[in-house]
Amino acid sequence: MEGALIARDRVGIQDFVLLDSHNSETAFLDNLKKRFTEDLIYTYVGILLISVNPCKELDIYTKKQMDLYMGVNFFELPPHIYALADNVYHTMLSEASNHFILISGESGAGKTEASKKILQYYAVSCPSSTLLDTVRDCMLMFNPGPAPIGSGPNDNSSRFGKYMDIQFDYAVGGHILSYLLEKSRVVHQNHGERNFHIFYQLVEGGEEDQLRHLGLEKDTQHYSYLVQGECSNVSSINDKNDWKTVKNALSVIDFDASDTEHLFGIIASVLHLGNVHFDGDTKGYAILNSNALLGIHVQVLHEALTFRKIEAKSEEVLSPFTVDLAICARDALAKAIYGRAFTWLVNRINESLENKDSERKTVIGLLDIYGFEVFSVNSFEQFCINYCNEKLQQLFIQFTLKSEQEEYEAEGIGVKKHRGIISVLNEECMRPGDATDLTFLEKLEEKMGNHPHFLTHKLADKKTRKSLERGDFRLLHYAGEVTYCIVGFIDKNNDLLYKNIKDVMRLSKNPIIQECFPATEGDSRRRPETVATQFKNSLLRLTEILTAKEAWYVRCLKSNDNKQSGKFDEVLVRHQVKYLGLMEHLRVRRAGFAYRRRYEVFLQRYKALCPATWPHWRGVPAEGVEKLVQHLGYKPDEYKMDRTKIFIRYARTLFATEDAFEICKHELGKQQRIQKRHLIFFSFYYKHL
Ligand code: AOV
Ligand code: MG
Repeated sequence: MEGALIARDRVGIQDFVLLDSHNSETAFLDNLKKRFTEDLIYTYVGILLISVNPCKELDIYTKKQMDLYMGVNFFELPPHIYALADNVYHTMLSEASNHFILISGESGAGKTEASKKILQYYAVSCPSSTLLDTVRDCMLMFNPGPAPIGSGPNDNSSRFGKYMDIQFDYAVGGHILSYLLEKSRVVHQNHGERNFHIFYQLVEGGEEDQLRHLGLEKDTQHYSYLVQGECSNVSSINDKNDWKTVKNALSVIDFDASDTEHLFGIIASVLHLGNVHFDGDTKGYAILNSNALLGIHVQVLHEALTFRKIEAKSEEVLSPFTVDLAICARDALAKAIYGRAFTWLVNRINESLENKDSERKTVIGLLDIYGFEVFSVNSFEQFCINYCNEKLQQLFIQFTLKSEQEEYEAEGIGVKKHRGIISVLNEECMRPGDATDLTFLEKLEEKMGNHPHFLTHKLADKKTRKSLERGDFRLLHYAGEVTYCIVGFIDKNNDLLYKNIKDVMRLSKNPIIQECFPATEGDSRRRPETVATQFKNSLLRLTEILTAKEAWYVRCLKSNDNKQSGKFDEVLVRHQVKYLGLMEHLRVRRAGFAYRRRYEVFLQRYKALCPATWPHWRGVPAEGVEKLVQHLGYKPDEYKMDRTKIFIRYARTLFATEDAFEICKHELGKQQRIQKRHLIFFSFYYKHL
């Protein structure tokens, strides 16, 4: 039997559960590599899908391929992201339950590509779902690139996390939650990095009339927010084409001409803001080269950027900014405008995605976040991103390895909590007086000094000290060590915008800006939540959302650090296999009853294999299943029955049953036509424990 199973695979083993030397990491890697060399980038571990980034286009994403995978069992065809998407979909339909697909892996491993493929599959295979394509296209605007050099640059690195619920009923709808947009990129990019794509798309792709109207030059080099990284052109990106895609996407979500004009007015004004200069005089003079700037009188804006309004008793006192402070105020405003416009756009997309007709909604959630990042300089953003990855890994362990978690942690791969750092940071941010990045670092040393995964220059021994600057702290994350530079932590976490700047924004004639800076905001005396707190809370809410759904996983692996097609860097892949816990996952799969099926579904699929259950079983489903498996000769150790489901221990049992079904189906097919629909809806799918 086993031989026949393996023969199904073209190369290697398509499901690691079937691997003979199942505890060997080397065998695991050999299998991955063998398949990768043949362009077979997908492999299963039970129902978990591993994807290795091929760094080249493969012709496995055609309409023909999609059709092929529709309604087909996991093991009938080579592993594919479409198979996973299809199985989630049909499970959702037959069980009327909610699901989510968690896509994880480090930066550049292929998460966003995977989520696009899944959306594409649903857009093609499900009724009336062109909207999904649109969502994908809208999101294109907010990708920047590339990620900093030295760590596997990704031209399309995701700079915000997104969780999207896709609702399937009579029509397809959806809802997007976005997480922590990397706003700092608007005003600052490291060498080798770009700003957000949309700026280049507008400048490169915008029509002449439009650019003139927005007061923009058709030259990205003209804008100081676009030239810092010295890489406005990236060979893999075609800004002109992407511009068309974005405009088209906006029209599909019901953007009319004036909406579009207002949105691009905002994008343009951020570029103009970046070119606002202040001269050496403490009063500062702003040189504004466009009166299209947000429809705010230049003089008013000028005052807001160069003076701070202090309310003292009954009077208002204007206190002038130094040049440095004025630049900070300008940058803070640019970040706020971009960040708020982004949130506004996500809300707007959600409105048009809302599925109003339907009462009963089952959903498939899709989670695509920014992957674990280690750059040459890591800042507050990397800290948040890596914190988020750590949380998700923790969730994965909790969901899949439960019982093994203790052992897992003992092996040192486990979950480390950085809650301590965020609360120390918040305390510093709240502290009245003169909190600085350096006082934050001192507090960290005081509070975290004994933690085995925390290190600073002062705490390090002589040898390690060389690799640490005085303003650094180093954390040992689940995926490796990261050294963070303390500069900017306090400001970025506070993310403050002076009240008079907010007041001025309210004068804008641009309706989107008006919505983004509501009058009610000014009333609140409460201190706004810090960025880290908001992020932490949104991750907590995400955990709640996910916990209420059934989980499916795509684990993306990076094949090499240089985007080199066909190159399989064994050391790099081994490291990922290790820290992602894939071997542990496999072990649990093999030891446990890895495959489970609801009684009704199991019966429906296999009832033809037993005279007692064919053509119908009219009694209690569990008893029907018991009869069926007795007839098939299942041994007591091969399966377990609980209240609603049968659990099958070995893949071979499952495959044998499926083989019998194939033969039977063939026979039946001769006798009577089995409706295709029927087969599709009750197609056999793996589920995990
Ligand atoms: P990421 O989402 O995991 O990184 P992407 O999905 O953006 O990574 O993938 C990076 C690049 O790898 C893409 O731009 C493609 O060129 C290539 N790639 C990935 N998957 C495939 C595939 N299945 N087929 C062909 N090419 C692929 V980040 O967002 O940086 O964490 O923050
Ligand atoms: Mg991404």
